[in-house]
Amino acid sequence: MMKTINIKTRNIFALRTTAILAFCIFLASCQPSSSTKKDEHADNTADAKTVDAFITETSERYLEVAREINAAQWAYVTYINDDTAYLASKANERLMAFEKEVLAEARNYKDKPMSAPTAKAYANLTLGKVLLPPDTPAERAELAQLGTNMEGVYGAGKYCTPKKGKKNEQDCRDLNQLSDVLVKSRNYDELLDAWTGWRTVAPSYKKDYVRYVEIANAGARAYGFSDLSASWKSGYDMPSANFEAEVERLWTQVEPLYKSLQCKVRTDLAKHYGKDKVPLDQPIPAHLLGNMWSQQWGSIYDLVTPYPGVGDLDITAALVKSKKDAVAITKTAENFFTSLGLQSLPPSFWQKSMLTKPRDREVVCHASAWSMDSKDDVRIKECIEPTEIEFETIHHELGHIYYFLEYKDKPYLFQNGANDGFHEAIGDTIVLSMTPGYLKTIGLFDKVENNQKAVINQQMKLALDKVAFLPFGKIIDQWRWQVFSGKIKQEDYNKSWWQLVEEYQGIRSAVPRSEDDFDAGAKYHIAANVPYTRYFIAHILQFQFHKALCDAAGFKGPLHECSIYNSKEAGAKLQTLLAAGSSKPWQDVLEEAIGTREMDATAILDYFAPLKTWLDEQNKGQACGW
Ligand code: X8Z
Ligand code: ZN
Repeated sequence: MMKTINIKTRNIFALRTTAILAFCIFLASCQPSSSTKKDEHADNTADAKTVDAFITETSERYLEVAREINAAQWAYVTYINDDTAYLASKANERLMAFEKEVLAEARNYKDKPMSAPTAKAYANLTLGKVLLPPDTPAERAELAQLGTNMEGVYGAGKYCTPKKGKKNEQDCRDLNQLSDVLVKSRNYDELLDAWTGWRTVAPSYKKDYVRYVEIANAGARAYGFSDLSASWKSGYDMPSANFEAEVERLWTQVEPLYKSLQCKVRTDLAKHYGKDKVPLDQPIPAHLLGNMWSQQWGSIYDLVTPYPGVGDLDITAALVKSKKDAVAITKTAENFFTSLGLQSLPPSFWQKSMLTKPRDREVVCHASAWSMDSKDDVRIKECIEPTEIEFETIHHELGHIYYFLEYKDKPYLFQNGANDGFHEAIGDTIVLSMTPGYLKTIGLFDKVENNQKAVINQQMKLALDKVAFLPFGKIIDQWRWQVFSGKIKQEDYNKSWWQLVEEYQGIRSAVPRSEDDFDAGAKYHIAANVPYTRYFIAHILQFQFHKALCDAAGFKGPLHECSIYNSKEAGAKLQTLLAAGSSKPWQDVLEEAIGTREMDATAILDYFAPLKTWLDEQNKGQACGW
């Protein structure tokens, strides 16, 4: 399927973003670079209709179109086969034809005076689009098919090896099984086999991806953007260049914390695997970090525990012991949201969600949240297992669901996150409140320890996910922006990917890679064309949100001890933020919610201050860096 223009992204995680009215109406720099001469795409209906009428009508038309694309897309990713692929492609084609028509009409209103809400809706309609429709039906059909195909190949991807002792038979493992090896195995070669094994899938769609980029760029250019990345970057209520500078600024703030963590983890991995395998002055081998993409490292906590045996809260073991199935795990997550005063999930959520991996068909297991009808038909698709990772992921997904539910009464063009990072940050913010005290309250543990050593252990555990993620969250689009702009050519895809991984993450592949590999494509969001900077931003914002909600809850101690569980005051604040949707520039929403107009890493740095002190003490005498 292709990642549709708005819709798919919007459902899955909310995609379009916006541009500040004042900026974008009056500043040429923030406009797409299209000419101001009479537009060949424009039609003549502008005189007959006011811009307000156009926006109202468009919002209403989208509801219908969204319903159709969501149904087709949902059917496809929960049952991958030729027929659903065909239907998903066709629905995407229709969506693109619709958007072409609407965007052409929108051009008639570009320079008309607008009220602030109308201008914001107009910005939401025209900026920050994940995909823009190319001009010809043939290109749109091809783009839709390429997108559908890549997601399907990724979803059904398997690594097959000859079965031991059986000549003509094969053992095939899917992404979940291979990821499981990365999580559990501590055998260097076994890990490397799973890691390289998953990377045998992506090369089969590299050619498709190259073509996809070409046509998607043609679509973006038809609307005045230099390439698709310019469209993506136009959706943050500020000029694109400022947004890029913001990302750099935030990275500079957190880089020292990341480097301290990388250094300590490398030392500990060298103790386990040997300095020959993990040299102390080199990037870390990518397959040793407990995750297929080395993006979150929580699974190797056992190898890097600061104080073994102290305050050990093994959530996976507790979930298994409690015999909670996927529904019970989801209800535990729902219970957190209702404890804040938010509503229970509608009955249809429980009837229609896909919470476990079906045994009899191919699906895309990568978790996602959907608003099918822009009202109450909200659903999750996730292959839940009783593990800590899935437990956190279900909270992440419910964050999306509660966003959908809180803004469902807004016009369609305001039904989105204030920016896409907001949408990604909500569920994660809740996870920050899953303190030992909270886990005890809900009965997952009988007793929890609270002393300085236990705090450092907990901080390390969380940092392995939240801090380790930061450079990864940045580089995916660092790579993709340059692919879309043409700065990175297809013959350099893999080389440039590994340069970024090495430079920012301090990680390398343990085995040589070549341009026959397509290692960026081993990540879902590349195959599915989902922008990724949203997660980088979300990892900064969630700590800002956590701090503000803890303040609202009246919490006074250190942030890492705060849980907003049961706080109706925190819930009310959260609800206000969610209900605003994308009706205002994100800076306004942020200011109303937390009293500042800036994304800022101070909150995450403050949160991890105890760990940073400890890490720097531990790293003394080590030559950190790579
Ligand atoms: O894709 C996701 C969510 C769905 S929006 C499961 N995440 C990113 C990833 O898995 O790479 C959440 C964290 C980052
Ligand atoms: Zn998400």
